Amino acid sequence: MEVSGTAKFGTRAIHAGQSPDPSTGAIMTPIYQTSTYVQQSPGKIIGEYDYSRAANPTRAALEANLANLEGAKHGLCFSSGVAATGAVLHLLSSGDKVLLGDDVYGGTNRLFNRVFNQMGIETVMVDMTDPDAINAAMDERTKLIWLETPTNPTLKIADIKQVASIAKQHGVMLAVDNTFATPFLQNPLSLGADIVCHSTTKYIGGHSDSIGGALLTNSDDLHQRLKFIQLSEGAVPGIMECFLLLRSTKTLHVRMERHCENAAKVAEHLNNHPQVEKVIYPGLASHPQHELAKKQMCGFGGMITIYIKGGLDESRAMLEKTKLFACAESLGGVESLIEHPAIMTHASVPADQREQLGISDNLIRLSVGIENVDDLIEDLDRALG
Ligand code: P1T
Repeated sequence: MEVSGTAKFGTRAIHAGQSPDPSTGAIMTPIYQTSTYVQQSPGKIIGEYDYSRAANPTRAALEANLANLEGAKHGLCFSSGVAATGAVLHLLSSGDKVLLGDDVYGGTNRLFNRVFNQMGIETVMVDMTDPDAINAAMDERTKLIWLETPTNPTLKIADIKQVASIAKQHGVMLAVDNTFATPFLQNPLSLGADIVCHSTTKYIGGHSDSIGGALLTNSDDLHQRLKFIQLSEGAVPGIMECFLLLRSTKTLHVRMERHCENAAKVAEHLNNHPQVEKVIYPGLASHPQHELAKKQMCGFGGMITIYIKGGLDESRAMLEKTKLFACAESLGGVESLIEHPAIMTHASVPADQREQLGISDNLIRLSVGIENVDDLIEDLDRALG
């Protein structure tokens, strides 16, 4: 369906990229569970499709939907968030250098520093909240800046506009992993980024039932090059996954509003809790980049990071005691999760880097779901008590 340029997020979330099926009128995009498409004669295809690794109608609807939500011209979907990240790295050549945000998902750190480094791509970790550090790390070999904001797990906020302007000055590409914020809260392309990446496994999927990734861009050239990589490497999502995601994006705005509302209340509560040393949440006035978050995002998200009083034993006790907050990796689902980054999601980050970033034994990450917030607070209080 053509959604008008003035349609608001909730309308676009439900309608963009989707129209009733021309053969039946089915209002929902069908699961085109097919690998191939019959041709009238060799090379003479019937519609737009010849093979589902190259393109598939269910995936095309999802790619158009996500592109619309990020305000992008083009969208491409991948089998996971790291597959999407890897596709961007495949734009580079041996000898190129990347500036990577110092605080990123552990799997992203591993991909840059332990897979692509073996192919001659050098990664320098930089605090993306510090423009001087970015400028200082830049040289003529630098081709890409990759950052997350808010970061995983310490929720630092980088000024996308500022980093984009540094990137432009140096003729360097800027890719922003927008997984934590989602397109509902922040649109990095409108702030000057060249590529947006999502792990659709998280808020976009929203129900902890699929793994996926996406790349969005306004550049025809980048889109063509990334599409070629998608086709050639074949890390495409399954069709059922695409259907599930199309179902999920229809409620993204509603879910995100509740995630933000619940997280704000939980953060406020924990901020006054005697067993909690420190709460990091971009919505708290005590967050170092609170003002920037207010300007750059239209909500503060559902992720909270806390330092509890004590060490590993106390953290372990808390993670074992929560009942509603399930101890599990991942985030962004309707159900609340709790995890220990040093042991779980960021275990692959070298210990010295973890220490430098403050990913210590008493740091705990919460993905606040959309359950009743009083029940969530009670659950945390019980576990902390
Ligand atoms: O798991 P996958 O879909 O491949 O996405 C990787 C990824 C990319 N970017 C960010 C910001 C992420 O948080 C992730 C995955 N993160 C977790 C599994 C986690 O618990 O933090």
